[in-house]
Amino acid sequence: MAPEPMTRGTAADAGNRSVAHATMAAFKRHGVELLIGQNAPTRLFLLGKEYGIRTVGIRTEKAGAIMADGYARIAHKIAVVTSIAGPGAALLVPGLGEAYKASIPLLAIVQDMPRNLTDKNPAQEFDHMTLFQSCAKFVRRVDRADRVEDYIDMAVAAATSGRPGPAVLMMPPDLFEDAAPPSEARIASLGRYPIDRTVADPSAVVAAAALLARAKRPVAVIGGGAHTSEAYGELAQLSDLASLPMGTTTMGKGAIDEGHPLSLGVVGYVMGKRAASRAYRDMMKRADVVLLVGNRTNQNGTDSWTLFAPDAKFIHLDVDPMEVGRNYEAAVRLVGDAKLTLAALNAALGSQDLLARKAARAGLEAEIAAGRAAFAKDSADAFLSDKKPVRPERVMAELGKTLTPETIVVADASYSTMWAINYLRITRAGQRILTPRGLAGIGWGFPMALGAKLAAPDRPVVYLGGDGAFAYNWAELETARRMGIKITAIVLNNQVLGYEKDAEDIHFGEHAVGCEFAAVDHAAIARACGWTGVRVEAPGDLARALADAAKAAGPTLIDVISDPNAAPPITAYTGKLADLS
Ligand SMILES: Cc1ncc(C[n+]2csc(CCOP(=O)(O)OP(=O)(O)O)c2C)c(N)n1
Ligand SMILES: [Mg+2]
Repeated sequence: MAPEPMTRGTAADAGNRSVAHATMAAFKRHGVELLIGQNAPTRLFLLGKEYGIRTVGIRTEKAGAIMADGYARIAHKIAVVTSIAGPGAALLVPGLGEAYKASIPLLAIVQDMPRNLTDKNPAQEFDHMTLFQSCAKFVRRVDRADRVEDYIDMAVAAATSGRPGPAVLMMPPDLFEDAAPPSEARIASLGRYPIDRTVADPSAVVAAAALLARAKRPVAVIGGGAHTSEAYGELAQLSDLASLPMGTTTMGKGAIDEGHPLSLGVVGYVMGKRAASRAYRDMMKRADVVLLVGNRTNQNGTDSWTLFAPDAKFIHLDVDPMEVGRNYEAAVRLVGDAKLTLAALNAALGSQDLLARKAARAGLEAEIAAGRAAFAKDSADAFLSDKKPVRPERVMAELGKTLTPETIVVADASYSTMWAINYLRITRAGQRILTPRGLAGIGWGFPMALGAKLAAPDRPVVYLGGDGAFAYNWAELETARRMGIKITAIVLNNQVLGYEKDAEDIHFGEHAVGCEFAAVDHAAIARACGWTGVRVEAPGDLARALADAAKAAGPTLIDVISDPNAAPPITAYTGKLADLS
């Protein structure tokens, strides 16, 4: 990607400028396009126009942080989210927590106590330093005008370097009124990530190439780090060079073209009945060498660490050395950027004898094709189902027909993630289906979708979420309308906390009353906020509703009355729920 144009700020910087001016100039220099918040610190929001930084007024700070995350995932740049002290700061934590665990960079500016009131019990004072320790890479209070640029540069570099993540600066409001020191005319622009790409130890790269070339049944599982690094071309080349079947984790979905004959789709905990990758569980278990790329080997991505054989050998590539070998001792540790290191690995494979790998290719492709055919047969009933209430698989089938590689789908936590990763097919590496898998909090998806649309105003964005999830952030319907953020939202309205209900039924033989909701008309809520709201009860009406939403000038919410007993293909639930028997 082209570097940010270098800019030394605006005309205002030449004259008497305040710390607020210096702050905005520094944001601009780092390529920041969005200031998301509820007008605090006010001085910054008032300067938005002057610095060409769009100000996005949100209804809750929680949604603001998640919007900044969604923006960063698509734009590959940081946004700035802001809050007041105390309650506003506390509401940033859910969004920062997701971004921290999912390795997504953003910068939070928290308006702190005025310097002369600190520790006097001023209104809304709170221990922000402790509050943010768990969910940010870098947390500092800035209280000197002559250090503002230092701290902004440190915070942005912390966010966008190494394993990206959030950075937080606490800044007192009176600081913004101080005169800024003369501009140091800095030109570094660090807001596009990842900065400072590094390549793994060359001797480890050679060892990895040799191990892959000698492997009898190697597989690769690609995680979200491949998106951070945009290692798409290098992954495709590796798969072809080494005849290497590649699956992805949920966060890695989109890193590989799922039409490629060696693609296994999403592997992990969702490989049960009707799963797109059901047939490949055996291939995972048989693998003698496993290549992990940008993959933190977490519980879901490894089906509680049962996916691979105990004697498999692992080549583990990650930018964070602490992830390499965390759960599977690495035979080869590759610490570095995925794109650069895979390019080096591909080059190193040039010196290896790959005849055995080439010979294996036809058999592998046939096995994968047979798995796809079995899946098509197993899932046909659900995909074509005319049942009422609507089967989510039918919703995916109809939505799938409307997708282009440009469409961004944001699937909320809970079953929506699993419907989307299983049943929406990636047709171009780099296509994005975003899911909040850092913390897997329900409700994160809707603001994430709004942030994604702010990053890509010309691309269609579709939100998919459960009724339980959607209620967490539906206040932002008004934000979308006011800010002209045109997306399509699909709510799977099954009147239950579906995943929760099923988990309770399996583990306790019954579920608590809190799993079931009173009926809610989400289309009416959307209309009340200026959206087009459509209720769909019959599967045959889905196609028209989706087409109308795509054509509409403004945002549309489609409230799909869906089956409360439909369960996605979680391996552990297969055979234990009526729907997966
Ligand atoms: C913030 C948060 N609270 C609780 C949970 C636990 N949880 C996981 S799935 C789920 C049910 C979600 O229901 P809904 O959004 O309606 O989706 P459905 O499963 O019905 O499709 C719950 C409560 C969570 N993941 N995140
Ligand atoms: Mg639900």
